[in-house]
Amino acid sequence: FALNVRLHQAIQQGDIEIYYQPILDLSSRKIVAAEALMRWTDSELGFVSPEDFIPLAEKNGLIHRLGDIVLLEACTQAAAWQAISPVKIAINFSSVQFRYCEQLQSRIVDVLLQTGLPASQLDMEVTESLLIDQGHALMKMLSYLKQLGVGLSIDDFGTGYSALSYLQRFSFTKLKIDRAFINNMTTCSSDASLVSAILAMAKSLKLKVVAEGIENEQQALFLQQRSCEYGQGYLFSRPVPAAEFTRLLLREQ
Ligand code: G
Ligand code: G
Ligand code: NA
Repeated sequence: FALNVRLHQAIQQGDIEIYYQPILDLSSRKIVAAEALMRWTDSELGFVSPEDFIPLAEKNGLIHRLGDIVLLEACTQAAAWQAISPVKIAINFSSVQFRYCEQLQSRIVDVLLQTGLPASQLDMEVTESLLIDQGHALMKMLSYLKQLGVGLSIDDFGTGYSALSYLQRFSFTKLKIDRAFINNMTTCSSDASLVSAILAMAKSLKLKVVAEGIENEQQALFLQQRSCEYGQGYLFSRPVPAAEFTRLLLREQ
């Protein structure tokens, strides 16, 4: 209950911050995108992980407010970054946000118009749980956004339980391999096989792949040798505040 109240206050006081983690092209090692990640430091509770407050927000409905904060702020920021480099912005969407599909769709379109961010520069990251009850409204919304040029990534791939057939039905543009597999890939042969199999499958489905949680050069090379296009992880950078991300972009120019 206390966390509930604090989260409400945090939203009202503007205490929810957005951090950005670079996503790199593994062969050129240049930044191609930023993943927006929520951060909350409470004056009493200290740092509260999104793994704790997002599930809570999904229960009490605050996820819609939080989602809106991230959408507007991250798109505004990404629009400004276009003057330095054509980076995309990857934004996480909770399945709960899609319960009001029409509202979410018009909000996304409004934010793109308002910020001037080209639709092609927005990637929506969703998890497999979205695909469990795939209604007509959801399919309609996703195909509308796709037609505008918005990207659709399947996040934490390999950790869910859905059938693989949804990969085609939903016309994803990217697949993100969960960092649990990347972690042990160079030391555990079954994880190595799994990652290789995911990469091969993604290629045949014409999906680009982002490997999450790359922490050392050995992992980056393993992925590069298997034609994984993109990577993200502490090897390159932790999630950083917007000003720090701007410096990372400027350093590359
Ligand atoms: O940044 P960190 O690894 O602590 O994030 C933990 C979890 O919280 C991740 O699964 C991440 O996807 C989720 N998360 C972080 N920011 C957002 C956000 O803006 N929206 C949603 N829906 N999830 C987020
Ligand atoms: O589930 P999702 O992919 O949205 O989670 C992203 C989270 O993963 C972020 O909260 C980020 O802090 C974390 N993360 C990003 N890179 C690494 C990494 O190299 N190692 C570990 N352990 N976590 C990472
Ligand atoms: Na994500």
